[in-house]
Amino acid sequence: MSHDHNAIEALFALPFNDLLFRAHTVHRAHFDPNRVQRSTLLSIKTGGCSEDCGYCSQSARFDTSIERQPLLPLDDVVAAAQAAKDRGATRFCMGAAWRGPKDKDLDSVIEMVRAVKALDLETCVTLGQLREGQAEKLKAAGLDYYNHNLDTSRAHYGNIVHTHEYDDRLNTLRRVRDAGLHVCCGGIMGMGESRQDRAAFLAELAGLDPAPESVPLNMLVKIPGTPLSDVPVLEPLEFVRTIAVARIVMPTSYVRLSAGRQQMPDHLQALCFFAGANSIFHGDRLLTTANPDADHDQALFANLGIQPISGDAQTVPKARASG
Ligand code: SAM
Ligand code: DTB
Ligand code: SF4
Repeated sequence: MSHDHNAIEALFALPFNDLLFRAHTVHRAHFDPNRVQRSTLLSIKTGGCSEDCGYCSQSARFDTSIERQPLLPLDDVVAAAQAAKDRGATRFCMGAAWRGPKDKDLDSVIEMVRAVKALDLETCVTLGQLREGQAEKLKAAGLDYYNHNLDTSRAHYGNIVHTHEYDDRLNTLRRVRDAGLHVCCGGIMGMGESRQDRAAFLAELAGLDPAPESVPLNMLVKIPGTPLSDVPVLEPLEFVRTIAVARIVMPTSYVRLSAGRQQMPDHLQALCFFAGANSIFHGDRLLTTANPDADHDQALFANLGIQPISGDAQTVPKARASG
């Protein structure tokens, strides 16, 4: 598939039914369309972040209602991971509000990765920018995925974040890939970007070589006190289009319907699954905001005839399992 952003813009411009039909056809060629993977998130260090990402509740620069929380004790993390596993999650993702981890912090996170891995869960962390050698240490501890989002187009990034650059994000993604970790990389829709920005953003993701195994697409959750708290809401069908285009340009990646589900009616989520989303966050919290509770999602899956992907399933599709 071409990563040229003009070709990607042409996909966005297709009639909605043509775009969805194409995306769903690609989806079926690579995945069971009735299976969805579930990951659970835990914020292991909350708030007080030095960065100024305009959407984020955890920046120290904005007056949000978040309570700061230092790095959680290992036992609390293990208990949360066990609870996530008992509810049916296959991956446990630990997020920290850092620009990047200090070596001492990384040692603590490594203990967490080992302990979560020992519960027979896939492991993911999102810790900010990594320095030389840090990704290798995480890999050696048994980490499966590192999440680091590009979040939007290069052109729009400077309107949202001023404390680091797009190329800093790309450098960390290169380190993660070179260490042999699976890459989880996506972004946020509804930050005042244009359709052209959404196309350019997807071109960046699809142009990573190889494309990320996991692509979280978040709908902005508006946080009072942040610069983006009153940006106009993105039209929901444009979010569905973005999922469909992501599916077409990254046919073997898991596309995750991420933040924003709490604000989405079930029929909109159903359309996102049809468009090619095949992964969600499971459990009633994201990092600092609410997510639908497990009972709600169970009822939604039952209604749609969707089965969760079980813990034993190979979650990287066969087409790229050697990568
Ligand atoms: N500090 C690390 C970093 O920036 O990479 C890790 C944590 S950060 C909270 C992880 C991702 O969460 C961001 O890149 C962004 O995509 C997403 N996110 C944060 N706040 C959000 C919001 N209000 N709405 C939607 N997504 C959000
Ligand atoms: C991602 O793309 N979305 C998740 C995960 N990666 C780390 C985080 C969503 C956070 C939503 C806002 C909050 O709960 O603070
Ligand atoms: Fe900090 Fe990450 Fe939030 Fe940016 S997105 S302010 S780096 S926690």
